[in-house]
Amino acid sequence: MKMLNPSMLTLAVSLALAACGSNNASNTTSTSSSVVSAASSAVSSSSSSVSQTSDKRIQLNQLGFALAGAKVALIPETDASHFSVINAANGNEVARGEIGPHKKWPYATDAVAQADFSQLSEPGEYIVRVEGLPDSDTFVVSQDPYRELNKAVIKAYYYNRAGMELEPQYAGDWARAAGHPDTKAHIHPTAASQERLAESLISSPKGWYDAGDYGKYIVNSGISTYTLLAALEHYPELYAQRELNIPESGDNIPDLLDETRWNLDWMLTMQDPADGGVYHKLTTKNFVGIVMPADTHEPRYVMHKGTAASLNFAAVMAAASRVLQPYDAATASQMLEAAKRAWQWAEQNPKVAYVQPDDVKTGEYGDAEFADEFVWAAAELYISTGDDHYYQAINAESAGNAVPSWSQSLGLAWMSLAAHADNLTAAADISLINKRVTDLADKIISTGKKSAYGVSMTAPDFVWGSNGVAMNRAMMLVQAYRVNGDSQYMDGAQALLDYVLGRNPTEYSFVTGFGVRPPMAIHHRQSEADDVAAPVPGFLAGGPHSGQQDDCDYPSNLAAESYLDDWCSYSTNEVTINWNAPLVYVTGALEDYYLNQVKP
Ligand SMILES: [Ca+2]
Ligand SMILES: [Ca+2]
Repeated sequence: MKMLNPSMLTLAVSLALAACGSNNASNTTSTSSSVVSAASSAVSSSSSSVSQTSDKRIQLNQLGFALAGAKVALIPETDASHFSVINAANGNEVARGEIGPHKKWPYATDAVAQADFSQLSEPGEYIVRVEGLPDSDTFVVSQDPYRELNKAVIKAYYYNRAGMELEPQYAGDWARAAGHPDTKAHIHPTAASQERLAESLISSPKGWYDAGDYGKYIVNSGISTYTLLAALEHYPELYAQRELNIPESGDNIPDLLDETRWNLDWMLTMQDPADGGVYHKLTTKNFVGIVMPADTHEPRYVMHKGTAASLNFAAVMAAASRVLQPYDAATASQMLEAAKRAWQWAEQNPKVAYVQPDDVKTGEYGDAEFADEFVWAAAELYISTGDDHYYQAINAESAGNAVPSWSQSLGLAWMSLAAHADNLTAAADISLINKRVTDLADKIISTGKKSAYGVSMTAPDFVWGSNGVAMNRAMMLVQAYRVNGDSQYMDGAQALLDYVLGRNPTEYSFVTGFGVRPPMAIHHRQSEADDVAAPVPGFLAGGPHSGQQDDCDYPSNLAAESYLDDWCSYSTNEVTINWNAPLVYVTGALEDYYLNQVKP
């Protein structure tokens, strides 16, 4: 294998110094220590003996890096002055760089220095080595290191399908019987109308289970579905050929669209045919126990209609009508009409917040601020219809931008408008649209540059589902790259992906089944109730934050370290469809980017 000239390497040096200190270090990796030692022994067999004076770990993306991409590891405090990159196959040093001053991130215990070996340009398996520290995990450098990850993160939706048996030929070890047909869902008294009396039954089948529970919630499945549709819309060639080994594989429709359709079909049933309003959710009254889908038969209810659900539905159906058009024009047309009716209901009912009924304890997904949903729905309807009155409804001059979440959809509106800039009517202010996208991305980049970890996450981002926040921030960076082609945005997205895949102080790669130390005990009923040791693969765990709402025994109170790989920890170790969705988008975007890069 070709040796890389060490003089070619550059080293990124961390600059700012630490703010506050903490001595709250703990071992967070004990639950998967057998995996660790297996990997370590494989490494040491091909490495020269190095005297070890610290057990602090070199942190990096445990899946590795793209040939054409940025490659950064974090080095804990050490007396050593240099790091080396070692070819794991033959022990040869292929790169070498100086270790700069260490600096502290306020959300983690230990100071780190960034080691940049982006110029490593030979495919292979490597180790980062620093005298006095344990060798890093072995990592891959290849043309497309996230392809299998992207497929698995999409496949996770298949594993969460309601109303379908998962057959062994598709589901492997995680095959299971069907549950929750939802062909006889009860109208909750809050959803009753003249046409649909309380306790009457409607059919509302299919859809994805939202998370570790078996509920189906419009606003959260809406942002998830939209994000997958955006991946399809923005990277059609990548997904045209991507087979996922699902029942619809081989049907000449992209499997990602087939998967997304499973939830779109359910969402359509949640619209009241009498007036176009959309019900908020379909769940049992209480969370069920740790049981498989087929083993729970408690009655499920449709709760009352609301403005957020109706606008979210309008936006998703308008976007879906575009993506579905070439494959199923009749359904695409039906979806656009459904979107218009939901929009009209919201215009007539602009302030109906979801209020959790007294007898219902499942997730609330409550949101009383609808300005962002109006902007998003108007934007999608404008793109799909070309009708200027929807553009006027956006109020583009006064609408700001924000990183998306299930309750905040401004970022989705600008993302869609920018993606369709070439096909909008004269009413659209393209420079304003592009400015909204790049202004938000520039703020995200600036935060990352100031960070010891080189990762754009600050205190407000460490909330329930912080890993989903990281991926939505990365998705916003990708939009700026799509607008102006500046590669710094893709480097920033890569850093955030590195963060969830191991460049973090918990030392976990947060996606089940991927990396050296993935979560093994996610808060996911199927994974907990089945008799398979490994969890369902391809799910992004919620991630660290210091809320600790579940009173589990956390290893640290620092925001980036407060994570527990245990069923107990629903606040850091649950999985949801809306955290996986931006991970799908970002891994596909990075793959497309790297495949189209020519290394200088
Ligand atoms: Ca297919
Ligand atoms: Ca909102």
